[in-house]
Amino acid sequence: MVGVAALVLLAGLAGCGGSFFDAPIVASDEAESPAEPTSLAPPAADEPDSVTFIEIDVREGVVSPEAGQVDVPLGATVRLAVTSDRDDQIHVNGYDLTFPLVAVFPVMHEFIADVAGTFDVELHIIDLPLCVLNVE
Ligand SMILES: [Cu+2]
Repeated sequence: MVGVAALVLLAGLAGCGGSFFDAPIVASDEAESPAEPTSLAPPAADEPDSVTFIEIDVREGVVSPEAGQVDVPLGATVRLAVTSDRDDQIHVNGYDLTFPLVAVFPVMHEFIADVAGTFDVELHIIDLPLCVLNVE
């Protein structure tokens, strides 16, 4: 735990398990593709692999989806979108990043997950864990 400016005393972040991953929706009804050997083409976009999108909503002190672990490939871009019903401050431990959070307005922040490890993301004012980044 590399907690920095935390008045927040790590109020036990056990009980992980939520999945924050917004997997890209892939149409599964491709009845038209005749199985031709065109698989040599490179993947069109590596976006889904290089960006980890985390969307969190906080209302009356409740985080949804429930605070859990998010696996992030080392070097990926983390796109953190948070909406809250109160002003607060987002803190990404380990990366020592803090972002203001203004009530009602969704905030989106991006950073590169270039440090491996497990890091808590939390709200400072109400001392609330948002999720745990597992960068590897
Ligand atoms: Cu903190």
